Amino acid sequence: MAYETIIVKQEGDIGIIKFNRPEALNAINPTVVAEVAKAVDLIEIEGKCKVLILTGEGEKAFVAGADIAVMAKQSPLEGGNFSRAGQDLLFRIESLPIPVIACVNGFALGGGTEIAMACDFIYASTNAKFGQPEINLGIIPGFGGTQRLSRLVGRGLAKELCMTGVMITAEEAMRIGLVNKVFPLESLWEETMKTAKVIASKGRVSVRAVKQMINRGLDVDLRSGCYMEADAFALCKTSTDAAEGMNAFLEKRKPQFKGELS
Ligand code: CO8
Repeated sequence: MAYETIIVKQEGDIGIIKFNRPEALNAINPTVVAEVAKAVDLIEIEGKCKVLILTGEGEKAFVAGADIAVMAKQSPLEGGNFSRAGQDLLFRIESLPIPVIACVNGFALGGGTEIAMACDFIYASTNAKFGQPEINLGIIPGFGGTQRLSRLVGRGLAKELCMTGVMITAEEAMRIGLVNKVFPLESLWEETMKTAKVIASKGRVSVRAVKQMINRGLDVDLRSGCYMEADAFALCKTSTDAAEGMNAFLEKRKPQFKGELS
């Protein structure tokens, strides 16, 4: 499948989607949203990837936000539709049955921070910058930023970031819990791949259950979340991986997970 604004690749069982508009710091327009949605659909349907990594082409930007030149020309209705299409895409990424890692290699502003927050976790390079600068344009975040940022870093910090529009460094983003790890740009990709491969070596069914339980659990009370967890635990026991994992431990060997239901 040929894409105009993204590069889609597969290395082993790791899928890679690269935002590829370096001339505009990988800013997102409606074509980018549609192409990423298509790529994500294909990755799920084909079922060949165990982990997906999102990153940006070039050494300067992950995604510098929604395309301001496009937004400037949009009517309120078109703006609302663009916002909703972006939100739908991010819900789609959140509900993918495989983990998605944001490999943030530079500016992740506005829609860029929003995309990264919809991934399961974020690794960033030391030169990366995060922020919700929409306030400087007379608008607000529109791809879920006001909602996910407050859930991730708390309401005070989320309000400060969205109301001031300031950019924060990767180190600061890690301090407030937005980013998991920070690496020099030269080693970011290798470190991200290393973690992706560790996760890909685990059982597909249990990795999926972890993702779903943590994502869904955050939307419900603790008791309901734990109830769901017990059901997901039972589902994992129907996977051949559960028997393999425990037998391998008892037999003092490395497990060979197949991701199959028995
Ligand atoms: N949109 C369009 N073009 C962009 C964007 C963008 N978001 N960001 C950068 N570019 C373009 C620049 O215009 C420039 O193009 P050209 O070379 O043709 O002049 C090129 O990329 C390089 O950028 P700069 O020369 O500005 O590079 P600097 O290193 O000087 O600055 C910055 C880098 C700080 C990242 C700067 O480019 C910047 O501030 N960019 C805008 C960041 C921003 O405000 N992002 C938020 C956008 S709003 C948003 O994301 C809302 C999401 C929800 C939308 C809801 C639907 C309506």
